[in-house]
Amino acid sequence: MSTSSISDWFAHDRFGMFIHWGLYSNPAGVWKGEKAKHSYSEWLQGGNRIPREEYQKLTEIFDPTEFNAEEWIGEAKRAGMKYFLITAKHHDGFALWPTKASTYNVMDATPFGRDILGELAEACRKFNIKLGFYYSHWQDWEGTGGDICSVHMEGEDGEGYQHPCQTAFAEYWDKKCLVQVRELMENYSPAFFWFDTWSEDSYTMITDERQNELIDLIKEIDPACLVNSRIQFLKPSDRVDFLSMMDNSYPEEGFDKPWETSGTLNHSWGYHALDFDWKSSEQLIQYLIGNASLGGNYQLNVGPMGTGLFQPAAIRRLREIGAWIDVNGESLYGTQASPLGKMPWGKITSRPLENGTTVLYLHLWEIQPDTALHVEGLTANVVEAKVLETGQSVTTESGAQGTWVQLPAELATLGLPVIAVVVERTA
Ligand code: JFZ
Repeated sequence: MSTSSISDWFAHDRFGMFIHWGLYSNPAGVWKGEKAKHSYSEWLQGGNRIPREEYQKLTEIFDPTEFNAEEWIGEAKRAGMKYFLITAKHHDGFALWPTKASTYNVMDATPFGRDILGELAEACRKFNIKLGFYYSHWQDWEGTGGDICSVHMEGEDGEGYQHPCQTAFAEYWDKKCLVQVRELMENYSPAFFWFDTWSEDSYTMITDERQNELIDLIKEIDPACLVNSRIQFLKPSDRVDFLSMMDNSYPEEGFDKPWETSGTLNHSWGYHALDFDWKSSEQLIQYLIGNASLGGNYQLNVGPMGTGLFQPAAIRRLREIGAWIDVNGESLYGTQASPLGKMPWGKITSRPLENGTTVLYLHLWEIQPDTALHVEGLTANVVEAKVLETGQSVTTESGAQGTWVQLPAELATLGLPVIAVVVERTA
């Protein structure tokens, strides 16, 4: 088929776990007895404009004694996820590994004193899960020259927060950002990086030159390490390997490059004790399949608690998704976008087979069992059709307007059923 590319594994794998975890996971969206101003718990420092020395004292209580890397990665594996992405350093500037660039890290500054990324990297190898790092290259609120957010931090009560001058940012860039990204590459050999800018003013600091410098650094150490488009929101380089959508946003059309949506289980990315806005497992599976039907990935976020454990509501959803994928995963991994366009009743993924047939996976969302379903535009000869989960055969009838699929009454009990239809490929 098409020529191979370093991002093939990424597009094939379709589903990954995103983790937001850090000093903010202890206050968990509550500061001095009140709900934090920003609804994302990882934005505590910026949203509440907490003086740096005060925020940084959170290191003293960062002691997640129940953290177990194999439990996390095992949970990702059971959910059907093929890769794992964690906030190595979020906007607050705190590092989850023993970096030499700053003592503001888990080893030097907390009672926990363990290399979290090292333990996770080892568990990923053991479970055959690919590893990626979120690294906040633009925002860094440690106070060493990284940028701060105009909307949330500048102003009278900004407690000393102000945009760094170019000289200060250059110092941060050379002595912290580039040093840390090199460390992450050399110590943990990640399969990809997820950088984060989201507004036009990031371009003042993340110039074309800096964007290239960062990509060069990564690619010189490992040309196969992937980089996402949010490295520069405004003008991502042609060298980025995959596109990141806006948070929780699901496009209507696919793209030429591999792409992904990162989404949350509830509202906040980091653990938030007052966030009860959980999505249903069914909704989450629909996001996953909706993206797959357009050739895209889904990165579902978990915000572990300060103890190191996942919340029960998160675990339940991960396991329900995993149970669905256990019986329907053939319709997900390694599939392609639907060749037929949009359907009013659900989504289609497809897989061309070597023998000249193509399998179309009909994901039935809005259907009435015991009626005939119209697959508009499907005029190819049907070789076989069956319900993926149960193996039940399904009868079809093709005509000039498409194919009619007789939906068995038993579909009613399945929940997001998939029908695999094998058709002859017409060249
Ligand atoms: C960023 C972070 O600020 C946030 O804390 C979280 O890590 C998230 C995954 O990424 O937030 C964004 C980034 C981009 C947009 C919105 C929020 N956007 O493009 O709309």
